[in-house]
Amino acid sequence: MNKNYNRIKQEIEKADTIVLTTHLLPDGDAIGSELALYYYILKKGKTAYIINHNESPDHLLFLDEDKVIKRFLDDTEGNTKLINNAGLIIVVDTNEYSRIKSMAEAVRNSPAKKICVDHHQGLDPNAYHDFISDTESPATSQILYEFICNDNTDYIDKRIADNLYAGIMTDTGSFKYPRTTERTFLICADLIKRGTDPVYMYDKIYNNVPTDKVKLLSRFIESLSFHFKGTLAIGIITQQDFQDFHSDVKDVEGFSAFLMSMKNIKAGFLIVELHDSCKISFRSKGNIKMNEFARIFKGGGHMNAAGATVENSDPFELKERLLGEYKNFVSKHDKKR
Ligand SMILES: [Mn+2]
Repeated sequence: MNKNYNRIKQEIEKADTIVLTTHLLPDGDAIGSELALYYYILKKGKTAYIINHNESPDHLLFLDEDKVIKRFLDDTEGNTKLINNAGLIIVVDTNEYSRIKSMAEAVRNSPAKKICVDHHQGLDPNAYHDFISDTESPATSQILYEFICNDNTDYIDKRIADNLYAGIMTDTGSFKYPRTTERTFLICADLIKRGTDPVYMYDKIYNNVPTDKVKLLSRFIESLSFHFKGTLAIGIITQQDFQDFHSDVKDVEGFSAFLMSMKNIKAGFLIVELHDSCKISFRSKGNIKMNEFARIFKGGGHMNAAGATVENSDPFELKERLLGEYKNFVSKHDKKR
C-alpha cells in the first residue's frame, strides 16, 4: 500500500496543474476528499482545480469556504480546457468514469495521467495510470489521511482535518457502519487534536434540514409499503413529490437508511422517479446479497447497499416488478440453504 502512496506522491510532485473530480451527487466523503486533497496539493506548491458534475449540496457548502469547487456544465469549454491542460487528474470516491457523468468524455479524452483514490469495489486497473484502492476503508477521506501522513503529518492543518473528518463522519454514518474500526477513531482523534470540532461539524452537516426536505420525507413515509411478513419495505418518490416541495434527487439522501432503521426490516427498496428513468436503491441486512439482486436491473454495488437505474419506467410498475423478482430471488436463496 505504501508503495502506491509514494508513487502517487511522485506523480503529484511531477505535475504542475492537477484537476480533481468525484462522482455525481457528491456526498460528504466526495467533497471532503476533494478539498483535503486540494489544500494538500496547494501546500506542495502546485495549482489545483476541483470540477464536479453536480453542484455541492447545501449542507456541505460550508466546507468549500474559498468557493473553489466548479460545476463542469457552468463553463463546459473553459473546464474542458483545464482538464486537457492538466498534468494529472485525480478521481476520488468512485472508480467508474460513468459516475463522473458530464465530465466523463473530457476526462477520458484528456492526455493527462489519471489516478483514482477510492474505497468502492470494482476498480478496473486498466482504466487508470495508477490508483489507491482500499475496499476495507470506510471512507476515501480515511485513505487520504493515511496518504497525506505518509508524506508529512504536518500538512494536516485544521482545514484539511475538518474536510477529512467530514468525509469520515458522513461515510461511516457517524461512526456506526460496518467498516468503522479502531483505526477510524484513532484517525478522528488525531483530526480533533489538529483543531476539528466534532460538535460543530455534526451540527453544520446534520442539524440543517430544510423544511421542504422534511415535507418530502413525510411524503416518502406515506408511500411506504411492507411485504414478506414485514421484512421488506418499499418507498417511492415521484417527480410530483419533487415539484410539490421544490426539491430534487439530492434531497432523498438518508431515505434508504431510514428504511433500514425500522424494526424487523431485512431489506429495503427506494424508488426515485427521475425525468426519463427510475433510480433504485437496494438495502439489506446480514447476508442478503443486494449487489446480486441489483444485477437483475443492470445495477451493482456492495452486499448490503446497491443501486440501479431503469430507463423509461413508471415507478409503480417498477415496484410490482421488484416484488416479483424479489420473490424469485428469495425462494432461490432459501433453496440453496
Ligand atoms: Mn465514500
